Amino acid sequence: MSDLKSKFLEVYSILKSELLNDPAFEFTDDSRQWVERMLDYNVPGGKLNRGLSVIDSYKLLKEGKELTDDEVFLACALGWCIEWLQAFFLVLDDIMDNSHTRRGQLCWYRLPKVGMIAANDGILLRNHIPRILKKHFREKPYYVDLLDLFNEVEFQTTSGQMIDLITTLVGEKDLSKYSLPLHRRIVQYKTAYYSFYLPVACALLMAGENLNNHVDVGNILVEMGIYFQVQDDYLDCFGDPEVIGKIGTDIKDFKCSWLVVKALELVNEEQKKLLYENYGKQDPACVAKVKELYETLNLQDVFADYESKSYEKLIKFIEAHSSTAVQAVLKSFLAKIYQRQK
Ligand code: GPP
Ligand code: MG
Ligand code: MG
Ligand code: MG
Repeated sequence: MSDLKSKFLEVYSILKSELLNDPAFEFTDDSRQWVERMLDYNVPGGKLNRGLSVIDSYKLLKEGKELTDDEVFLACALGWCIEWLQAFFLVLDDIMDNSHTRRGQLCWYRLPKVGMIAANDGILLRNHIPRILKKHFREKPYYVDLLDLFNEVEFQTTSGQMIDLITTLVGEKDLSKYSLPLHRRIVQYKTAYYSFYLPVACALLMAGENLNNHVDVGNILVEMGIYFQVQDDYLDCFGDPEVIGKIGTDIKDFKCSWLVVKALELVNEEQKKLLYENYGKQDPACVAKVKELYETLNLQDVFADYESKSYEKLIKFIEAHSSTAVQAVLKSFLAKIYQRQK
């Protein structure tokens, strides 16, 4: 394991122990054990890309200057706030999407002893973030901006999740409303802000920057986030569940996925009828028919083409940016996700 990652995991243990000894709540042994198990199950088990990106970005913004122990700790703590936010979203998203597995294990709400307690656990995870921020950033000049940033991004994500969900309402299942602009709107809000803009914005605030002066960086990161969610949609159907750690649900959930939008652009009349009849049905035979159609339409190749074109477009955007430090931040981000398998 890299030094940075082991340092990052060390900070997780510290933050967890602070939360488990939070004087604002009188813990009993049972409640402390519950929260500890819930955190260990849901917070640290992912790729940690979002969290680690805060420190990576902060280092690059400091242009090679050695970071103090305090700076490393704070950047790690902010990274963990994003991982906590992600855990909060995922615990609830898995309930909403009726998913089975996540990060190679059963979804939290699927555990017999958990069930709908998971809804409250999600809210608790969300409430841990301002507690971590208050403990470690209260005296910083950028504290208010940090709180505002997390609030704004949570609002954007929840709004994106709302449109992701209301397009699938029973009784209103209508494939004719699915289009690339609708897909873009959904994924921009539900994924791009929290996954891409937030880590870099945290690093910029720590470096003393005013976010209003970095709208252009935000725009590039949002484009990257849209590309990332297209990959997620692709992997939902064509990824290996053993590798991505989750079993896809988009076809049976009638999601406005990039794949179905592309399929709608490419189908003939007969294929369109098949898609309309089988998309959004629980029956595995219907799901299999949709997957077969995706293969007939060569969506794997269509995606590979989208992926290389997006990469080139993003590199062009990045190289047009005036600061080489910012270019380095954005390029390191892109390198982490290009052609990802998980
Ligand atoms: C990804 O959608 C988006 C989120 C996880 C944001 C959820 C937001 C909430 C306010 C709960 P997805 O369903 O495609 O993700 P996955 O494929 O990982 O389930
Ligand atoms: Mg979802
Ligand atoms: Mg989901
Ligand atoms: Mg998905």
